[in-house]
This record gives sequence, C-alpha cells and structure tokens, in this order.
Amino acid sequence: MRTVPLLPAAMLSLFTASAQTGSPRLEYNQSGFLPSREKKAVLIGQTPEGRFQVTGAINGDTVLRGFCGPLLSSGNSSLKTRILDFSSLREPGDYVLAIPGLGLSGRFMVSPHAMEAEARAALKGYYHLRVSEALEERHAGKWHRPAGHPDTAVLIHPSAASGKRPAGTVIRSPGGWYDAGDYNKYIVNSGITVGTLLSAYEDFPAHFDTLRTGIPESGNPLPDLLDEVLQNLRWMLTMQDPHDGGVYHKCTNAAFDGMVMPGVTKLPRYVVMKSTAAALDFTAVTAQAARVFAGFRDRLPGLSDSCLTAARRAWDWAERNPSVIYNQDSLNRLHEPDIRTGTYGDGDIADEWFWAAAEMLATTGEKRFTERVVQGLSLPLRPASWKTVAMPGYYSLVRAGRGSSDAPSSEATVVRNRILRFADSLLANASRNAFGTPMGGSPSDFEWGGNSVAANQGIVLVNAYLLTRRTAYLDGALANLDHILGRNATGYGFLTGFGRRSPMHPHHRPSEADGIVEPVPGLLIGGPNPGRQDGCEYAFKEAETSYVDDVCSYASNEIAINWNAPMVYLLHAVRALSK
Ligand code: 9MR
Ligand code: 9MR
Repeated sequence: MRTVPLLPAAMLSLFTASAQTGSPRLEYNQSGFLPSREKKAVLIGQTPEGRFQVTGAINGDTVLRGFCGPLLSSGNSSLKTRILDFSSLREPGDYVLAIPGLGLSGRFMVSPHAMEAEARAALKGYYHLRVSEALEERHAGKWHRPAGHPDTAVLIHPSAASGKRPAGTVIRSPGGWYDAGDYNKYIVNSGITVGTLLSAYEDFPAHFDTLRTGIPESGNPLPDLLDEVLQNLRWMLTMQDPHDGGVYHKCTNAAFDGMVMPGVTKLPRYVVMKSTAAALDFTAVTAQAARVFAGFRDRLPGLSDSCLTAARRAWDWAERNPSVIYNQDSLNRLHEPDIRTGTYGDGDIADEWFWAAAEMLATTGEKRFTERVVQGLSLPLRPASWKTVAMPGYYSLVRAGRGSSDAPSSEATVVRNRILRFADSLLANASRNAFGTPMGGSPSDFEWGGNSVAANQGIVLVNAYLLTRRTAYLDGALANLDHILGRNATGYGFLTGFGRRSPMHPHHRPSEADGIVEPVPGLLIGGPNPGRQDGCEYAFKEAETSYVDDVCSYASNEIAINWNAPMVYLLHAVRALSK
C-alpha cells in the first residue's frame, strides 16, 4: 500500500463544525453528490483569494484542483462567501476538500446512491406522523409508540353546526397524519400536502412503483407512496358533511396539547366550521386522487369514483358558499369553547378556486370548469404553499400535455410559458446569490417554513426541466436541495436524522417526549425565520441565520406535513432524473 502524505501540515486543521462563528467554514450538501450533477461547496468568511483541491479520502490522491470563486456579499445576512465548483468530478468515491492555509472539509461522497436514504426516509416520515394507529417496532424502529388520538368520537363544534348535525353531534374522523409538532389535523394544509405527493406520483410513476419504505403496507400491490397518501385521504373524506357536501376546516383540540406523547391527553376533539378554502382544497385533492386511483381500480374498487363524487359535492357546496373565510377570532366571539389551535386562515381564495377548477378540468374534461381556469391564468405566480395554490393547478394543466403530440390548448401554452418565465427568474436569482442557490433570491424567502419555500421553488424548476429537458433547470432544483441539506448559512442539514450537523431538538411533541435522544427521522425542519414569532432566544437574527435548534422554537425548528411533501418530491425527482 502506498503511503501518501495527505496534505502539508499547514492544511490539516479541520473547518470547525460549529456554525455561525467568525472563522471560515465550508458548507455543502452533507448527504452527498450525484456523479452526473453539479457539485458546489460554499466557503463562508472574509477569506483571501486562493485555490482548492479535492482529494480521495482514503488514498490521498488529488483528483481535482480549482480556484475558489470571487468574494460575494450575501443579500440575506452580513456573511461573505466564495463558491467552490468541482462539478467536473464524476468518479464515485469518498473525498475531502482542502483549501491550503485554511483547512480540510469532512468526508463527503460522490455516489449514485447520494440522498437515496434521505429520499426514502422523507416519505417514511409520514408513517411516524400517523394519528390513530400504533407504530410497531419493526416499522418504526426505536420510535415505536402506541396509537395516538382515536378520533372515533369527535364533536361538532357550534361553529360547524347544521340542521342535520347540531352542535355536540358525535362523528367519526379517525386516522390521517398529525399536522406538525402539534396534534391537530387541518384540511387546508392536508390539501397542499396530499396534492404535492400525488403530483410526485403523477410525474414519476415508474420511480415510485418500485419504491419500498418499510411501512406496514409495503409489499401490497399498491406503491408505498400511494399507501401513505391513502392514510390522509381517507381521513379527509371523513371531514365532508354527507348531508350538504361542505368540508370542515379542521379536526382539533380546543387548545394545543402539552409536550406529551400522542394519545396521552384525552381532551375533547372537535370539527370546526366549514370554509370555502377547505371545500376547494378538498375538491382539488379528491379530483386529483380520482385520476390517480383510477389506475388502481382492481386493487381499490370504488375509491376513484367515491373521490370524484366527493370532489363534485364539495365544489357544489363552494359554489353555494363562495366566500366563507376561516377567521378564528370572529368564530371565538360567537361560539364556545374558544378554539386556539392553528388557523390556516387565508383571506384570498382566488387561487384556491383556480386550483380546484384546474384539477376538476384535468380529471373530467368538463367545460363547466374552464371559466374558472381561464380566470386563474392571470393570478400572481408563487411557489406552492398552504395558502398559494395556483402553482399546483398549473402543474396539472401542463402535465396532461407533456409527451402528447396533440397541439396544446391555449391555456396550457400560457401556463407553460408562465412556469418557464418563473423558473428563469429563479435561475437568475441563483446567479446573484452568495450560495449559488435560487433560494434566497429575496430575504423574504426566509419565512416560517422557509425550507419548504426552497423545496417548492425546486419543484417549479423540476417542472421547467420536464417541459424543456434543459439541465440548467435540474441543476437549479438540485441547488435548492443542496441548500436544505447543508449548503446554507447555518451549516445544518435540515432533514432530521441525516447529515453531520442535524437538528436534535425540533418543536415536535413526540421527538421531545419520547425519551429518545435522536428526533423522529425523516422530517423537514422549518429553518431560518427572522420573524422569530416564538419569542425564543436566537443567537443570530439575520434572514438566513435566524435559526435555533431549540424545542422552544416553533417558528424556526418545527416540522410540518406541508414542508415534508415538497422535500419528498424534490429528493425523488432529482434522483429519478439523474439515473
Ligand atoms: O406547538 C404549537 C405549534 O405547533 C404551533 O406552530 C405554534 C403556533 O401556532 O404554537 C405552538 O404552541 C404553543 C402556543 O402557541 C403557545 N403556548 C406554547 C405552545 C407550545 O410551545
Ligand atoms: O406554516 C404556517 C405558517 O405559514 C404560519 O405563518 C404559522 C402561523 O399561523 O402557522 C404555520 O402552521 C402551523 C399551524 O398553524 C399549526 N401546526 C403547526 C404549523 C407549522 O408551524
């Protein structure tokens, strides 16, 4: 065996693992690099011009030399950076980066398996959030636990009372996923979550058809992704009033539970007020589910048809009740008990109307939905979020035309051009950004759940790639994944359970209460949020640094189903498209 002096002694200091200190740091995707894709690391600090090299971690052979990029000033903090580009390294292996005079990175891998475990875990994350089901050790590992809230005797809250279901009526609304660090279930947030997961399946069916995550349903004839989606979809169907088609806004405690395990508290659960946003998001998702599950009629007879019936009835309710906005304060002025849990209240539902109409049109082809679709073509475009849902409607409108030789409809052409223009603006942001990412094009990208902004921007870019096959779009999507997994100002990889520096104290009740050191794995943390609405102690307060790994911090360190979904999409999309 050759003994190679690894590097001159002057280089041998490791870059400190502690983030947000003054000394130079090297940050990169801690979950590895795909051989065929771009590879970048970011040197943070006021550093002189210089060279870098990439060296085999085992044999010490230098495989690549380059220059650190020019000194950049971040628009989202006072940090200075240089970008190191080693994309031409394509040979799988374990490597370290060295910057003479400054230090050595930890080991990282270039491998076709990069981010594979992360992709599977992010989908499996939903299993850990299942509400009314015991998680067994053979599926949940050390995070096994008893069932949580049964939700078999849920009360109609006075705000939700109707002739056939007066206040206090007991209904069943079991199952589904816990929303986030809290133990409640919200239709609006379930809408964008299930919609995003179904889109992942519609865009990459072959990839998901063979993917197994080790859930109780693994091995049955349905893809695991759809088995998991069914958990929440079936719960959503219980939230529709069978008498009028309206959809309750949420199934909830009156106030947040304490930091205890699921099922410990036995406080009453309520379904609260029907809202138009809930009806429309429900319509969108059940219409999309009708389309997807039509391909599984033998396995799930009747499901697709029931979903479409539910979608039509919710749409009709919305047409009769076109602007019922969920406002918890006004609701509490009128009814007892007061409801103090998450609101997901959205005063502007033009985009919800559009999304529902777009999914209904994509599923049924019926002209009655066209008018609302045409109206939506001029909506302001933003990456998807729980309250901005035009984008998922756009995705469904172009999906139908991809790969078809028919002339696209005029609507599909408008939508295609709008997606591409938006994607171009994201790439332009990346070229100006101190971390080379579309994320952070504006400081306002760092909001409550900002990591999901990064992931949802990534989905826009994946869609642009699917429409054009231009690799710049795919590399832009990957850059945001790199951001989430470590190439960022905090140095954290934000998927629990992965990376050399990963959140240990998420605002997630089971992770806090289970007595296990490691948090429940596969959950995407919200990330830096200068709003700091939780009032916790933050050592750093700029847009891209205001993150604290403390259970106190629900504004920067919570997890949520609507954040995991675009992470699932992006991880699987980038991997599926890089084979
Ligand atoms: O745990 C709750 C979290 O899921 C929400 O995102 C957050 C904001 O609505 O509220 C958290 O609950 C806190 C409550 O708002 C105030 N009292 C302390 C609760 C737990 O930290
Ligand atoms: O993700 C939501 C964020 O956009 C809002 O600003 C915030 C305050 O209303 O609420 C977030 O959603 C929380 C929900 O209300 C309750 N469950 C936890 C969610 C994530 O923090």
